[in-house]
Amino acid sequence: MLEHIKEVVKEAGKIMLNAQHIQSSVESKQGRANFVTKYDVEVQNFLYKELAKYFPTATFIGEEDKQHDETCGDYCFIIDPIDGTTNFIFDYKHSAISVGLMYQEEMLAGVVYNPYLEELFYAEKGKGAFLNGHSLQLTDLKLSEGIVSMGTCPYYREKADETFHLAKKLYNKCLDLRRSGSAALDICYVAAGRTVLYYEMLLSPWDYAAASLILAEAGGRISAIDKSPLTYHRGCSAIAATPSAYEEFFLL
Ligand code: LIP
Repeated sequence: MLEHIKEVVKEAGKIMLNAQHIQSSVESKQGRANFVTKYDVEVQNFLYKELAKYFPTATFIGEEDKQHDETCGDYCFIIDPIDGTTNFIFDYKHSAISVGLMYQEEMLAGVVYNPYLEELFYAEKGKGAFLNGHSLQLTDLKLSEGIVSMGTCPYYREKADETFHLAKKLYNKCLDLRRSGSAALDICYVAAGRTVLYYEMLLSPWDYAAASLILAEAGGRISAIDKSPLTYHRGCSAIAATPSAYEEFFLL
C-alpha cells in the first residue's frame, strides 16, 4: 500500500521540477498572500488519478478542491499538492508534496516529498517512520539543545501578535529560530532530528495530515496548541516537538 503511494508521489515531484514560467500561472485565493499555480492543480489532479488506480473506493480532500467536502469514505486521502506554494512561486526550492491516507478517521499512512533534495519522508501506522529508507527515531532533546521552526500564518495576519509573542519566548529558550514556509517539511524536520519544535497558530489539515503520522512514528509529539488532538476535517493550530520540548512549550 505505502509503496504505491511513494511511487506516485515521486512521479508527481517531476511536475514541480519541470515547471516553467511559474509566476505567469499564479492566481490569488481567499486571504492575503494565498496563491495557487497551475502546477498545484496539475500535481493534485495527477495524484487523484494515479492513487485512485490503487484505492478505487478512496475519497479525496485536497487543498485545491473547488469545495471541501466534510464527508469521506473509509479510505480518505488528505493532500497538499505543493506545500510551500509561495516558496515554489519564487523558486525558493523548499516545498513538498504531502499525501496522508486516513482509514476510518485514523491516519494510516503519510508521505511527504521534497523533490528539490529528493528527500522522501514516509510512515505507515505502527511500522515506523523513514527518510529515504533510513529509520527515523528522534532523540528527545530539550528546547535549549535545538532549533525551533515556526509558521507565521501568512493567510491569517490576525494571528501575528500571538505568533511573534510565542517566538520571542521560544527564542529565549532555544538555540535559534527558523521559518521555512512549508509546514509539512517543518513537521518532518522534527521527526528527522533537525529541529526540536515547530508551531503555527492556524493550518489546514492537508498541511499536517501526512507529517503528523511521520512524526508520531518517529517518537515525536504533535497536537493543537491547546493540547487537543489535530482535526482532519477542519483546520487547527499545531505544535510538533520532541517529548521534552513539547512539555517545555506549555511551561513557557
Ligand atoms: C503553507 C504552509 C505554511 C503556512 C502557510 C501555508 P501552502 O501551505 O506550509 O507553513 O505558514 O500559511 O499554509 O498553502 O503553501 O500549501
